[in-house]
Amino acid sequence: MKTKLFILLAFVVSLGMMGCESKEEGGGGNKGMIGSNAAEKVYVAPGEHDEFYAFMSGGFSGQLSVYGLPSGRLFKVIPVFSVDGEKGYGFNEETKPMLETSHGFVPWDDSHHPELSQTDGVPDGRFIFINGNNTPRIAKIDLKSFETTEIIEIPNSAGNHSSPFTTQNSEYVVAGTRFSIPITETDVSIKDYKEKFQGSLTFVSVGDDEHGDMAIDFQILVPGYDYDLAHAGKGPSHGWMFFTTYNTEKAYTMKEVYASQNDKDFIAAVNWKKAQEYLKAGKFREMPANYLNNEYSEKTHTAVSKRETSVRVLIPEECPGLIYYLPTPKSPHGVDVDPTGEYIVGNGKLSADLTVHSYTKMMKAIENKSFEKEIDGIPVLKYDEVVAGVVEKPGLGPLHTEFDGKGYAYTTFFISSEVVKWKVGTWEIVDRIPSYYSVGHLMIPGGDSRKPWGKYLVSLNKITKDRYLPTGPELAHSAQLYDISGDKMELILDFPTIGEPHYAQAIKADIIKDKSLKYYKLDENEHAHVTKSEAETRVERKGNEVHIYMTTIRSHFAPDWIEGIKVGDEVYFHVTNLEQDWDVPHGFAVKGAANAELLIMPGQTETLKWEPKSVGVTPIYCTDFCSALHQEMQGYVRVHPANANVELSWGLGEDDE
Ligand code: RUQ
Ligand code: CUA
Repeated sequence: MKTKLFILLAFVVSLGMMGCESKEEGGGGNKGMIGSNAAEKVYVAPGEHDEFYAFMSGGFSGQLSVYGLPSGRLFKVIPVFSVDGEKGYGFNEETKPMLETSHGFVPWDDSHHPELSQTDGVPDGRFIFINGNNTPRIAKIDLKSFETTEIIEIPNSAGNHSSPFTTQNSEYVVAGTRFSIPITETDVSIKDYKEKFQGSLTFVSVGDDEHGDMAIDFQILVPGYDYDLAHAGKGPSHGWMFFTTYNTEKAYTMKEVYASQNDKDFIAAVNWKKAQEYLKAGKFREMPANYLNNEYSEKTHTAVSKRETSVRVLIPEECPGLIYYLPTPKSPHGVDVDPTGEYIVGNGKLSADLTVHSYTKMMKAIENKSFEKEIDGIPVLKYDEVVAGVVEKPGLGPLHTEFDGKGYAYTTFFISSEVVKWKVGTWEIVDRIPSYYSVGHLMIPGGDSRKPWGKYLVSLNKITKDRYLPTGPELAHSAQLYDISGDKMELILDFPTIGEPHYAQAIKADIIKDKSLKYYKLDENEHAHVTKSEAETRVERKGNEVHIYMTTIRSHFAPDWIEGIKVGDEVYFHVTNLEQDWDVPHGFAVKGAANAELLIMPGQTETLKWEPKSVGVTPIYCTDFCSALHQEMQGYVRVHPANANVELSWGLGEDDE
């Protein structure tokens, strides 16, 4: 049995490599069947705007990047889980709390799946969420400011991969453990995996106002499998959330072999409306937990960390009807629900076919109690009773599926490096096109919603090889844009991405662009250390702390010279940008400061901490080319010996000239 599996895996792997190599032979000359009018289709003339915003996960950069489609132009990298020196994120005092966790300050993560908030199953442009895999977290980015405004940690989880997929009205974003771990009893032997390890499925509620506050509503404790991806039901299946599982073998070692033995793993179907009934009826257990919820306020321009100490947990055995397992071949990766909400596609990584379940059949099977068995209180539905159809031999290594809203589905095949288009309902394959190379996710704008804008498809590829000019051993990851408005898919553009792009989302630009914030209102700035005019600028000493209340306006700092700081002082520059105009940030940097610059938006206050180590004069300057006199936007701070007997003094040119 073991050897057979080894041979199968070796075969699959070598097939994959064959696919890759044969395509490389063309070298840079292989353009990959590019259409003759491709340039026209992606051309967005200078000064014109793209039709879609696309949000690409930053993968192991921990960030989220914003592109335009169809041009493939990069607009912004939004710092989320990783510090970003360019914007001072995680370096200035205001955003440091965003990266606090129960493990302390964690300045990095691996972010995979952006997910737009939805209203009635359609992306509404309020927020975009993204998961942190490594130290389980979900972040919320506000699409008015394009800034991360909240991060919530997920307790009882490891490898937060099946996340943060949203329900139809963003009632919830979810988080499933990829790595099961010991939860109720923590200090156990790894060898006791089968008996002692558990999984958890977390439902994080999202406020329906402009803040969209996240809070953990409940968790479900589930068998110790790997929970891989998720997608919500919609329309008739609204109220359900589907999660894929693998490693139903419960292997803890050599997973590449031992976690691939079962013919079928499961898609877990969770009835979250039922969960709400159980919560109301008090059928939950309060479990101690330790996790942080960090929120950034656009009024105080400051993030605050709140520690939470318990979660409400539901146990399937105690809550009949809460969760069912749908048998699905073979280590399914993505689970994708079609726009009608009827079909649930299980992308079985190691399966020869693609399995599609029917929501109607699932409901009937539940009603008829067509159960194969029960696992820890979770009924396993009979495969034949839930399966709607099978796409036969579509390709090798299916990972993810999206929909165009015109009755077609598009599935990526990692090993055979292609996108395959098939008809929902008849399961026939109608088109296929190579991707360069080894595609993971794909994205159609709105392609996981009830109303896809089925015009473009982006494949997000793992390997670039010969597609771009070489840049040493590490090559840019890559996205490819396909026109899917006709019968045949057509490749029209390659463009590089940041980190490893996993999932992505896109939305019609009109829904967001007019709401985009231009600046923060100075008179609404409630930062604890705001300075609202040059007249209020000052420097104050509190023991060895020196607080500098500074302002910026084109083209000077006030004050721009300061004396009386001593070695051993903790210096805080609280810099308020007085500008009230779009696109006029000022930067602020101090020679030798052990953090990064500040990049202060109009109307905002940010704080840079500096601990001077030596006596002398230190320059400060603006880093962002803000006016013709930007190079003049500079100043000096004098540092005296630790034991010097000097008073603070400062100014802005009034005594001179
Ligand atoms: S996963 S391919 Cu997070 Cu499919 Cu990336
Ligand atoms: Cu302010 Cu340059």
